[in-house]
Amino acid sequence: MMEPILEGAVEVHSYLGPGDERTLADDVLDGLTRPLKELPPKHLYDARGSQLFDAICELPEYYPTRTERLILETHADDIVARTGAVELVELGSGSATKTRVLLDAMAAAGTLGRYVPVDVSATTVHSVAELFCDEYRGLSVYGVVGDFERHLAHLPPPAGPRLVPFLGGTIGNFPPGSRRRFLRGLGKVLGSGGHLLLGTDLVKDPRVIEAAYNDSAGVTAQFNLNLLHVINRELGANFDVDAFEHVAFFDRQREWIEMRLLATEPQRVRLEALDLEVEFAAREELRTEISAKFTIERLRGDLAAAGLDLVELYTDPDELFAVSLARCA
Ligand code: AVJ
Repeated sequence: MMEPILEGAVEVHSYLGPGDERTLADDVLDGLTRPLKELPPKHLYDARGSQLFDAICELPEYYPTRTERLILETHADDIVARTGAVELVELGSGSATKTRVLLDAMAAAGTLGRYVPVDVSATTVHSVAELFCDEYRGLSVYGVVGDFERHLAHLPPPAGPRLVPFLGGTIGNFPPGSRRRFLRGLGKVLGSGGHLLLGTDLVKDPRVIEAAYNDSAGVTAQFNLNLLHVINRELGANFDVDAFEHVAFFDRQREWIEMRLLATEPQRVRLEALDLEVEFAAREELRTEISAKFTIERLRGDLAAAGLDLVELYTDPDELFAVSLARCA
């Protein structure tokens, strides 16, 4: 394994190796050569995609981000008191504002000991590590550069009761089977006495959900279409981005949002890096994301199937979003 980089109380370990860069090519080859074309949502987040996502979070129609933040602000002290958390493990460390709410509550309770950011971007890990090290006196930071879907085994043993937030509703991106598998993996890193803090969007009036993914400013459409720019740039492809339209709808049976890109006319796309040509028929769609919405029963069921007990569920007055606390059964 790579040498730890020591910066005072900050320690960063990297677990990414050669071959970790190949996922876009693999996913595109896999996803575009199937009868129902599909790509995993993680490739939406290049630099521009991340900016567009930040803009989505500020949109009037997009309620999840501000609702979750409100829930956390309201209940952070209770969460810290109930869990006795001394250590915060952050999976995908993009969300510094939400993290701060929890770290502040831990600091106020006098229990803040260690912060463990996990992210695929070494730059992100180093910058949040330094930021929080400066901001919180006496905090020690153990950074992990790696993919939280593959490198959780490399987390250090808990330094005390551990809190593992997985916020934003990102768990909704996993289809049901892998969702439970992922949750089971999270259960293993909690250790005895640790808690998972899970953010999930809730099932509600489909019009409210659909509006959040079809905003009037068209930012979500830009975010979705940006995926084709990513593929054009990274894989030398020639998608005619203007010949695709953003589609998002709530699947009432499966209780999830689907985002798709619809080809408005037939086209043949060449992907230089894969030496591949892909045909799109007129009106053919490419699925780019599912985002599951939960009922309390489904949440409890998924947690139970992963060996976790729901201990507390915090929500907002309109029951738009939930933040739940779970521990190993
Ligand atoms: C980051 C996965 C929680 O599903 O609401 C926002 C991503 N996609 N608008 C979500 C997203 C379209 C977001 N998650």
